[in-house]
Amino acid sequence: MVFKPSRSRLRKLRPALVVSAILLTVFIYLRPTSITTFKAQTGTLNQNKEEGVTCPKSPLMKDVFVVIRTGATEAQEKLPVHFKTILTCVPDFIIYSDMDEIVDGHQVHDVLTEVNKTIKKTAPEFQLYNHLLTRGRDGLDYQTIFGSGPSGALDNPGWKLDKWKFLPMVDQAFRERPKAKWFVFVEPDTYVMWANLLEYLRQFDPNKPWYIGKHMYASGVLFAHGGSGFALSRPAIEKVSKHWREKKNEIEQATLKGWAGDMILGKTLSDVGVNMFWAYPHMQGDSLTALDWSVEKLERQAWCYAATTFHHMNPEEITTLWKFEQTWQRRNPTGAPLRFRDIFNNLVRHRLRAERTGWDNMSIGTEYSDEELAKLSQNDIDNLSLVEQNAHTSFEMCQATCKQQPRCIQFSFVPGKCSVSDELRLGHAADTQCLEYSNAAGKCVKEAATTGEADDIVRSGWIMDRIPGYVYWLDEFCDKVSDIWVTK
Ligand SMILES: *[C@@H]1O[C@H](CO)[C@@H](O)[C@H](O)[C@H]1NC(C)=O
Ligand SMILES: *[C@@H]1O[C@H](CO)[C@@H](O)[C@H](O)[C@H]1NC(C)=O
Ligand SMILES: CC(=O)N[C@H]1CO[C@H](CO)[C@@H](O)[C@@H]1O
Repeated sequence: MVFKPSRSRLRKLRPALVVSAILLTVFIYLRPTSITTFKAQTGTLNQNKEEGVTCPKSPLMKDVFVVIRTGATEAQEKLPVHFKTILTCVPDFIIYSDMDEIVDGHQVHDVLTEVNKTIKKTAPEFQLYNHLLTRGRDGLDYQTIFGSGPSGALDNPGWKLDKWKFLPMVDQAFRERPKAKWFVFVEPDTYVMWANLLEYLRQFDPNKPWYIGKHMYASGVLFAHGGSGFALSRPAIEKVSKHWREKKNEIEQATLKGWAGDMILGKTLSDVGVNMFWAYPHMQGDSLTALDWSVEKLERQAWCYAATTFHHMNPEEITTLWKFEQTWQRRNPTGAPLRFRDIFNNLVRHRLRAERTGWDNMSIGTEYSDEELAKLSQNDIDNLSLVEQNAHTSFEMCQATCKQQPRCIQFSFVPGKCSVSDELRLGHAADTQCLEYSNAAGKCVKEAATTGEADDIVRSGWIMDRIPGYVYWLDEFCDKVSDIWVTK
């Protein structure tokens, strides 16, 4: 069987960044082996005192300084899960934000104190900052906190202010730990596979300038995407920090005009001769639930490589992946790095069903509905099979439509609408369809109206007898992959 994305006759839906709650709670309990289980010394408070956590034993462990960049409008919602999961194994980290505060016993630092005072008074994005300085979060309205629109990001004042944090963050992190070998920068919706990330960094010489991340282009600048996480070696951070101190005014003027801080940082690094290293697919722009498991970029089939970060991860997904990683590490004390295929086979695959009620599978291929059919000419409609013409009328018809298409692997159905897809995604639990997802809020902010009838609930399904072929097809790519790490 060949699984390659096909052209669809009906509208191609834009991949929505829809991720809401995922209710994945069943974990196989595995008896912990004799692997070292130790308590991490994270920040000022260790909430997991009584629980044993299995942490990686890497020689680099203490040489990596992890920096989380957040903002006052999201810190309380998004940080706590990290203190209970990933950060219990990270010995050295700091949190930078746009306001000083303590979240769950951990100090969060305002990183914008040194920005030019005139700019702070005049640039509109600092209105939020000045509000936070004088009144904290009091009196901030919903719009200010979450922004609007499906992505919730671009007109979110918190996001606009964010671009100012990057260079001060890099500079302050360096001054904070001038002896660290590596500096890793992430956001609260970044999931760091800590054991893998340490192993990945071990592949590089820390005495050379490195800027390692997930590539992104904007306005002709290549830079490492902030949400996917990126790493700087000490020689790299030293250069950029020195440059920032010398050219602060110039870079601030450029920041006024620029739109994203990760881009401005990328430009500054390139100005000091540090080019980005393309770490795809180790560093991921997608979440566990939205990732297309057959994604291939730069001729690298993600499936065959080890994962180090995921992005757009909400607290539920973070907890799920953390528990899974813990189980995996206890089961594999030698520390075999988790590849994407391992995550699929051991975490995702057994969650796939022929029918899953209350599950939005994020099928983003072809959509069948009266609305879509109305856009077609009679000729096009006649050319659809009878099953396709009725795909939106029942779960069974939707399923049959998917089965009729040789490469279709999943579908989802709400009365009146059927979506089918050649790409396999896990998706997430959903009572109703999410109409508006806010990245800033990290959750669905507008759900489809429901009468409470079972009928309104999203039902998804996978074509189960095609999954083995799908896995086989992907495994074959790995025959050509000699190393699970991209280092060249
Ligand atoms: C601060 O920014 C203002 C306005 O952009 C600029 O005129 C001034 O030179 C800057 N001051 C410093 C010390 O860089
Ligand atoms: C009708 O369908 C056939 C096969 O499914 C395809 O080859 C043909 O191009 C289609 N015609 C139109 C007008 O879409
Ligand atoms: C039937 C249904 O709800 N399908 C959904 C599957 O997921 C995509 C992306 O989230 C939605 O756009 C579809 O509507």
